[in-house]
Amino acid sequence: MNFDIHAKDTHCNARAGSITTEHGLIETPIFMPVGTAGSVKAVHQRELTDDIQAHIILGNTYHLYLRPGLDVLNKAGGLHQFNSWQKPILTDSGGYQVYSLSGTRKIKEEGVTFKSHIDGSTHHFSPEYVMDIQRIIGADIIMAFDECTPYPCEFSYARKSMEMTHRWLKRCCDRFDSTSPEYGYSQTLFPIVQGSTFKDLRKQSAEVIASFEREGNAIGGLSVGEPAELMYEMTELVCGILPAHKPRYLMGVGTPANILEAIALGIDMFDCVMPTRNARNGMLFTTQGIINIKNEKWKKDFSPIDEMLGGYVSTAYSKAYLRHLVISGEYLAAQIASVHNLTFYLWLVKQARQQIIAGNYAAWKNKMVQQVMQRL
Ligand code: PRF
Repeated sequence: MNFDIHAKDTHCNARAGSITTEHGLIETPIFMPVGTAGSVKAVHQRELTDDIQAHIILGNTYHLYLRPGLDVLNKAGGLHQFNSWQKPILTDSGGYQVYSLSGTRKIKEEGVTFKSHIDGSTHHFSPEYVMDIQRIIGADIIMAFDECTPYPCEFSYARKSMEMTHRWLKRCCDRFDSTSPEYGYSQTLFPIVQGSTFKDLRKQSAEVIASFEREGNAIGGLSVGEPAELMYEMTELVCGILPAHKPRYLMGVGTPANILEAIALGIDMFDCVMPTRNARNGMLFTTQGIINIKNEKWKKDFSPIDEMLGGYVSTAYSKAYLRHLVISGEYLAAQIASVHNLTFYLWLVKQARQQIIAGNYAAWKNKMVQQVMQRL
């Protein structure tokens, strides 16, 4: 993996760059559509490349391990072969899903024992095993096994958890560095900063994570219910410590405003279920603001979903038609809304990139946050 920075904004810490992987180039800042179980919900791979222009998608170790399972993925030749996606893939480690999805779980120094949300069966993830699983899934970028603390969180718990995440990181690195890729192309491991919303813990964690000198770094434990200002404060602090010449990934973020603000703080990579999950509930992000398509207001609005965005679904279909599909419970509603929202998210980060290169990011960002977050 290679990271090149092409431009830096002079009024904030935003940067435009590119990550080179053996599955292709990722221009940053980038948003990664979430393809939890090897599919971005309701979206075709061809739509991802041609309409949405995604550079990279995200998969989840937890889900893929439970279903289809490692034997199937290995026999397929890895996730790229299995789901016919030839661009880069990043897999999250399960360090978040184990806590948010599985019912009962026991966290110990050795690892986490949890019950499957599918059939209740018992499983164990250790840092070493999570590396082995991600080798088999075959993602280009794999994530360290961490514990994402909830918000709010007691200082003593946050500190103990962070220290364990650091010890787990050492075990992740040892395993990763002593094993080889399964399918011929290289993989890289990103560690994750934790420390809840405590400045001293965040500082400590960022220093420890940076000292591992991996090719990129991630920030976890944010966007878990804390006020946005606190998330920005922690992100700014951590970005000041993580090396500037390596990509920074803010996990599970966020709204269009969150993304634009975090880009200004020096974040390069994002993922979030929001564009796809909210699409399935009829919430649309557009260049003009946020739409609840179920609203009566759109019943006879035959204008395109988003004329400014370009892109096939956003211009071909009207608000009234999409509203009809959503109200009727048609499958096509989820498809159109998901493709549209992802097209918007990828458009947003592309615009951000162009504004950084033009040297106008900070001013553009302030205007854009107002515009895209207003309720229509
Ligand atoms: N850790 C991991 N994945 C994550 C998070 C985390 O803290 C978050 C927090 N927003 C999202 N996804 N491994």
